[in-house]
Order: sequence, then C-alpha cells, then structure tokens
Amino acid sequence: MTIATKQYEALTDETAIALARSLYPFPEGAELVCREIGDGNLNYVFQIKDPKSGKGLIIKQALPYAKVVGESWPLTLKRAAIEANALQKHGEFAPGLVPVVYATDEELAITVMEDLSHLTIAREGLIQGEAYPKLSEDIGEYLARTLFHTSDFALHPFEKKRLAAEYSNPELCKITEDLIFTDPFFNNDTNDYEPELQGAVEAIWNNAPLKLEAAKLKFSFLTEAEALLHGDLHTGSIFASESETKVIDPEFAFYGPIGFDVGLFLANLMVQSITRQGEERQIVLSHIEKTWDVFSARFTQLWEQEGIEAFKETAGYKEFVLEKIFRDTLGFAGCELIRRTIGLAHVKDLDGIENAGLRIRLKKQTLQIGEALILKRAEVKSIGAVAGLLEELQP
Ligand code: SR1
Ligand code: MG
Repeated sequence: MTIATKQYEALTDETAIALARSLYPFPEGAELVCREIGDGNLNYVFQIKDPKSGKGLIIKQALPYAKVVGESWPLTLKRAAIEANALQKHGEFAPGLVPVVYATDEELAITVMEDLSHLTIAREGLIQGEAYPKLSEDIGEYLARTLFHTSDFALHPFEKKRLAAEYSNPELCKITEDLIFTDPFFNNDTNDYEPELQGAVEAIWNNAPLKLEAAKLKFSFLTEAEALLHGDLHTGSIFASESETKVIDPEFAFYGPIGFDVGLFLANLMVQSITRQGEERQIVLSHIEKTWDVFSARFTQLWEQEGIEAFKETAGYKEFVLEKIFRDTLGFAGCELIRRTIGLAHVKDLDGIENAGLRIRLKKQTLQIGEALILKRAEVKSIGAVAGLLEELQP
C-alpha cells in the first residue's frame, strides 16, 4: 500500500499517531500511545499502540541526515524506499524472518510495518545473557534463502541486473566503505578509541600486510555484485525471542559480496563470545558454527534443487563458490571486529563493560581476532577451525 504523499517533514508523536490511525483499523475511539524507540544511528522509529487491544504498528522514518552525527552529515532519504523494498524482496524468499510491510511512502521516507515489540533487539538480549536457541538456525536460513535467490545462481541475468540497478545505494555503501573498510586502517578523524588502545591502533596503521588484505576486501565490497545483501546485518538489526527471529533495517541493501552479510553477523556474535566465559561462551560459539552450517547446507540444497546456472553440476564449482564465500566471510568479519572497536560506530557489548581494565583487555582481544581473521582467511578451512582460533585468542 502507498500513502497519499505530501512534502517531507519529520514526524512527531502526534503526526505519527494521526498517520497510524489513517492506515490501520484500530478500534473506534482507541487512545493510541506513541513511543520513539529507535536506538540506531540513522532513523526515527515510532511505535504506535492501542494499550487496550494490544494492537500496534511501527512507523520508521529516515531523517535527511545521520542521527548519530547530526545535520552536518546529510544522508539520502532514498534509503527508506530501499529498505522497504528490500524487506519485501527478502520476505518473498524468507517469509516469517522479516517484518510484514503494511505501507510505504517515498516522499515522507517512511515504512509502516508490523509491531515487533514482543521481541527484543538481539544485541540487547545477548548482552543480558540470553541464549536465543533459534537465532543461528533462523539467520542461517535467512542468509541462504535471501542471498541464493537474488544471485545469478537463481535469477535470469536480465532480472538480476535489473535488481542490481534498482538497489544501487551509493551513499549508504560509501558509509560502509569509509567506516568499515578505510578509516580504521588510517589515522582518520572519524576513529574513536580509548587512549589505552593507542599502541594497538598504531600497530594496525603500520601493519602493511594487514592493510593490503583490507584493501583487497574493500575492493571485493566495491565490485562484486553477487546478491542482494541486507548490508548491515549486525545483532542490532535483529529482533529475537526464544522462538522467533526477525531481521529488520536493510537500508544498506545493495548488490554485493555474499560473505559480507554472513561475516557481519558472525563478527557480532564473536564480539559477544569475547565478552562471555565458560558455558555462556560455548552457547555463542555454537551459534557461530551453526549459522555457517545451516547457511552452507541450505545454500547447497537450493543450488542443487533450484539452481539455473549451466555449470551447476560441474565437479568442484559449488565447492569453489562456497569456499570463496567462506573466505570472504572471515575477512569481512575481521574488518567488522576492528571497526566496532576503534572506528566511529561502536557496540554496547564492548563499550558497556564498566570495568575499564577488562574493557581494554577485551578490546585488544577483539582487534587481535579481527587481524587474524583478515590475515588467515585463506588458511582457515572450516567453521570448526574458526571456533578453535577464537578459543586460542580469547583465553
Ligand atoms: C553513521 S552510520 C554508522 C553505522 O550505523 C549503521 O548501523 C551502520 O553499521 C553504519 O556503519
Ligand atoms: Mg540500522
């Protein structure tokens, strides 16, 4: 559904309620309550609810600038349409794993979608020690289904290239190119880290082999249009409970290398594993292994049953593709670990650790693991070996 358009203006609680009333059959006379619940870096998220009936919806609105920095960082409103379209496109292939979109409006830069407030943002839940038993299975499925079905392995080349053009997202990609692939590897003003990390940070800036590998990974991100990515699949982009998982926020969606989505998710689980000990850590390490296992098994099955590529049965080709995705996954995960530690956009898993000594120690470990993943991504041959590497580097 498309809403009758008007000129862009930032919503307030009042205008969000009025819009919600016009879009959703709330009971007659319902006294709607509105809360702005967005905790991301870029947008406003309004939850509008009728406390009596429990019915509600979400209105997400893009601002013409990055909320995390302010009006000095202008940002395209087109990202709202990219997000709404990507939610619907990914929903075709992974129904139940993304929210249902009720309405969109390009002019107002909003997406109106199902209320997921019975769920928790996975990052918050994981920090509280939640285990989320379905998380890795659901995200492994989501990754395999969305990425396979939007790739050349499943689509006619005309349709694939049409989608790649539709999802051209240069401004949001530029944020990733800068914040993940460039700035943390140089002495750039956007970087943000504690003085105690200065030595470790300078070691990264002066590590020529590491910078060469980061440059190669950036080149992959810039040039390899393999599938329609979510583009920002960290644990803050996932709502979860014991029994449900929903992927939200694909405003960074574009055609890019498959391993980027897989790597970002795994890196954010790795950050969690670094903050945990003993059995609690094992739960997260198991999620890391299971995500890859489910992803690769489902991708293989889709390849065999639904693949349209002429070479699909050529001995070794499927294995070559999966090995390439795995290698990319590790490299991208390494870049995400480094940028979440010393770049502009941090994560609460690490920054929320109050004990300064412990926080710095764990951040140093995060940097070491990030570096190892980037440098050793061609040598590490299995997800089991990744878990081994993590155990070795986080005593
Ligand atoms: C200015 S945006 C900073 C970060 O927030 C988003 O969620 C992306 O991860 C981006 O890199
Ligand atoms: Mg986001």
